[in-house]
Amino acid sequence: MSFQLPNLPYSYEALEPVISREIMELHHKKHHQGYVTNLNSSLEGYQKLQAENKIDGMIALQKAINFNGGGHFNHTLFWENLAPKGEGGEPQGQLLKSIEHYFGSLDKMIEEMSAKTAAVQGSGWGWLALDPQKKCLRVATCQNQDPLSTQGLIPLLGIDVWEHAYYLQYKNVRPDYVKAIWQIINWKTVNERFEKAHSK
Ligand code: MN3
Repeated sequence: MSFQLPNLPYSYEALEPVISREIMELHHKKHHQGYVTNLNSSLEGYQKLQAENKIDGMIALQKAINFNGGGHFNHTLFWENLAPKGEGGEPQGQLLKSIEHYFGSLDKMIEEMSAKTAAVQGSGWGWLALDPQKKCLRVATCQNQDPLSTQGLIPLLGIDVWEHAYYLQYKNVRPDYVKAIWQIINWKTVNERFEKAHSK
């Protein structure tokens, strides 16, 4: 068993001018590939240690598995929830109704998610999430590469606010990147994730 870097559903320059080709290429080929490579080698090491009953070594490897596994998982979701300008559609049906119910309007949801995402301290992610127990929508943030499942939430839409996601283009002005990214959200993917999670 080994994990693979997924192909992007668009070309590296397809998200310009919001995200430059240079950022996309490095982010996918270097950063995401790094998580995949390190996840696979950590899992391989873990299996060897397990075969040798070396529990201390297994425990020591768990941080690397969490970090690189979360990195692979989060980035796979992120590529899919972006689309070239004009191709991502709009929130629809039950998703739109839920956004309006829990946030007041789409604009208010975008405002709240942008503010909380831009305010993540250090590296992390902002998410629009579904709480599977209460079936309600909420905005959540995660540190580093922790996946949302660590908070018991289902991810619908993620924004990567690690500096590698924007620094080459937006420098230190993270709020400008977060504001611009709404032009390239793939709401078709978000609609699908919502339908799937909500009907469970
Ligand atoms: Mn990233």
